[in-house]
Amino acid sequence: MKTKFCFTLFISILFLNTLFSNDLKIQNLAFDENTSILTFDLGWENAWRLGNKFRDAAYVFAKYKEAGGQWKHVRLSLISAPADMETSPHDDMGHLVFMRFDGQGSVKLAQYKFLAQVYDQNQNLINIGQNFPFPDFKVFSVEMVYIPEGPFYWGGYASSPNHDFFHRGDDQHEGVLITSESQQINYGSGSNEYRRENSTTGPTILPQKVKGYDEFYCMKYEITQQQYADFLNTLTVTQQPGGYNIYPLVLNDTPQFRNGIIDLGITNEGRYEFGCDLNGNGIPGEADDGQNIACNMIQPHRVAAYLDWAGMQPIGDIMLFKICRGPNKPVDDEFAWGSPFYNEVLESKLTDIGTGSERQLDPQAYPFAEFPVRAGYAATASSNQFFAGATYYGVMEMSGSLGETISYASGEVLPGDGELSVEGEGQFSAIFNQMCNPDSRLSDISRGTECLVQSTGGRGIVR
Ligand SMILES: [Ca+2]
Ligand SMILES: [Ca+2]
Ligand SMILES: [Ca+2]
Repeated sequence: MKTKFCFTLFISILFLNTLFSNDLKIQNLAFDENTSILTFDLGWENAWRLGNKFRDAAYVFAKYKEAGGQWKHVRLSLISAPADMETSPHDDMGHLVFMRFDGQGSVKLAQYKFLAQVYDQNQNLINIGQNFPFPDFKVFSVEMVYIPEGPFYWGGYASSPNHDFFHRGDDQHEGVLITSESQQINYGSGSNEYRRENSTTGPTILPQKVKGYDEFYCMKYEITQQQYADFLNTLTVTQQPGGYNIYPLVLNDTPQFRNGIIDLGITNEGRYEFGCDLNGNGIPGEADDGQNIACNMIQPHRVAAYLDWAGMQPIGDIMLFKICRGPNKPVDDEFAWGSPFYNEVLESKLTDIGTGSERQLDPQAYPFAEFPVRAGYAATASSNQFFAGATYYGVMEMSGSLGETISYASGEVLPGDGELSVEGEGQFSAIFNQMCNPDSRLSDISRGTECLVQSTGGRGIVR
């Protein structure tokens, strides 16, 4: 059997200190043309599982490219996974991988095998191996947090400055109890109805709108600068932002607002190559080049494009509350950690700037950074939910770092299909920035009016 080895790809790179960093690794990528089997090793740090309700996961997906062609989404079917890991397919767009047993710590690098296929013109799955000679592959993985099936409260009170929020019809300090995915919620003053503070009328919340009652997975961190550069590197030259500025997202020739994504020039394949160069010396991928800092300067439509490309979808405005507070009752003016309190994080109080161990010198409870920080910067071995700035289920930086992109679509939202428009746009609309600054609490519907472009970014879900 002939085995063709392709390049090895490291998704998260170069850490001075591997402790408490979000250093998910993919290594030893190989492809067998005869069997069309894609093989790689996957592992990450700071994984957890506690029973069937609390766990993190890695969402794995792949792209392939024929010689001289464009990158396209691979349809994956599982062949084998390590015995101590469980997997769950996301249709054939990708797979979720998580610990089989209770525990906390590192998921050691171990081997996975997937059958790599693609749809032909008749919508039949065919093997990439026998049909496309000499394909290249890239495997991507994104850390996720499991949000289990269950009831939760939608809405709650927000005092300032926008003073606009959704709440239970008969009490502005309560939320509407969500008890099924297909719940219809009418506008009104009843205890099972909803109201919007700054409005006397509102649309019926339709049964087909995604509520988030059923289980789903939310990205553990905001999209990082390395993840966004990896995404840009699979686009066509028409879809890319290359050729204008050295640091294309900030439209400048030096890094700005902690964004260090650099245009490295056009390759012999005719597309631009991007990397991370926060220290601004023109050499990408160094230890302090900000690979794991949240990617700002991406407006909602760019976050939407990333999510579509990855087979994900945006966070819905109702499920947002479940991601943050879990089954708990609403708290007036709460942040994502379930409390109205916060402590401002100062850039001058960060250490190991731009590296995989960037963190606060003096950790505080309820840390709110009003600028992009390293994904998971506040979590340590001893930090609880409040010192880590985490939500009930362990999602990081929902409040703080960048704003979140939230979908207010009124109907059903389907997952991304991995393909973008010719211009590079995604399939999602009605997305707004929210929670961009300490004035914008969980329940506040700012809808991006107060978001500065340097605070735009976001994340998505898999369901
Ligand atoms: Ca550099
Ligand atoms: Ca955030
Ligand atoms: Ca699409």
